[in-house]
Amino acid sequence: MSRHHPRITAFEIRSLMLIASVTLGAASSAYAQNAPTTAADAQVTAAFTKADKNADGLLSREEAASLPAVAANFDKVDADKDGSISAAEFGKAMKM
Ligand SMILES: [Ca+2]
Ligand SMILES: [Ca+2]
Repeated sequence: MSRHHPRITAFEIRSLMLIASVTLGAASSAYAQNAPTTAADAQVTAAFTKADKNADGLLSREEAASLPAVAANFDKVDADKDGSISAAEFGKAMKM
């Protein structure tokens, strides 16, 4: 068995772990401040915004055509049956 000392001492490892935890902690609190929604929510919002061509906050049947999964289930996604899909209806459908 080799008995030479490892190049990184236990003290150095502790220092690195401390630095890593401080860095990760700072990163996660910055993330929480800048992004209250989850990444999945952001993707849903981005998809909705992209499909909402006239930016009125609602997806018409024509606009939903760019999202085949939504277009195929338009009547199901349009929970209140007003003929358009709101962001809330869209978000709910994406979580099903
Ligand atoms: Ca629209
Ligand atoms: Ca609706």
